[in-house]
Amino acid sequence: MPASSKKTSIPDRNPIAICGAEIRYLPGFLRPAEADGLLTDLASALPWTQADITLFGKTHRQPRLMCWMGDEGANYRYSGTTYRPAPWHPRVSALRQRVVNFCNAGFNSVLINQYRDGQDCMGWHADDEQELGERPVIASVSLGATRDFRLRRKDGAQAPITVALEHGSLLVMSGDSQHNWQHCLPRRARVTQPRINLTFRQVLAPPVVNTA
Ligand SMILES: O=C(O)CCC(=O)C(=O)O
Ligand SMILES: [Mn+2]
Repeated sequence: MPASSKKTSIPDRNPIAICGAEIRYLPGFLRPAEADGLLTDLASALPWTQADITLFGKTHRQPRLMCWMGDEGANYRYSGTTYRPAPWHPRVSALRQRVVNFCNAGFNSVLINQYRDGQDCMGWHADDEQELGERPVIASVSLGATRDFRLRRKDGAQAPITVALEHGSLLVMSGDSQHNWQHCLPRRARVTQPRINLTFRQVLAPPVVNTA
């Protein structure tokens, strides 16, 4: 098996030993019944949209559904569009509190993605937008189908790794994770069931520009 497709098992509650990142993976962060209920409720209750993305001058539909949710003013800019947050859904708000308590970090917003089946995916990127600050804490809760999450160092100094993100799990990326690493959720033809992922973030207020 090539090193790049090897599965990595991350010790529960311990940082994963990859250089230049702080990543923790907790399977079973939510009890199965809780995770089942959240998946069903969020799939039907949230205002899902399928956003456009412009790549090399061509506009495509993103291969997933999304919902940006958060405190008023926590706007999110992506591919030339500014998304204003939907108000907190009570179940997402309760989940945020649990994630805040666990991470000991504040989150004023969450990007929620729905992958309808294994054809839906997300390409390589880092969550390194300026409005997330220098060393953001990103807390990612997964519901539904287990999907492979790939990580690669931006400078290629370490072989990419794959973590299978399970129903009810929490993955926390902090420190220099976004600075040194990229991640993606590749297409997986064998996956036929939906998955919802919530990445809690703290959007910083835009800097005040003094024009005087
Ligand atoms: O679906 C996932 O696990 C990854 C989502 C992600 O990277 C993002 O929302 O920025
Ligand atoms: Mn991301």
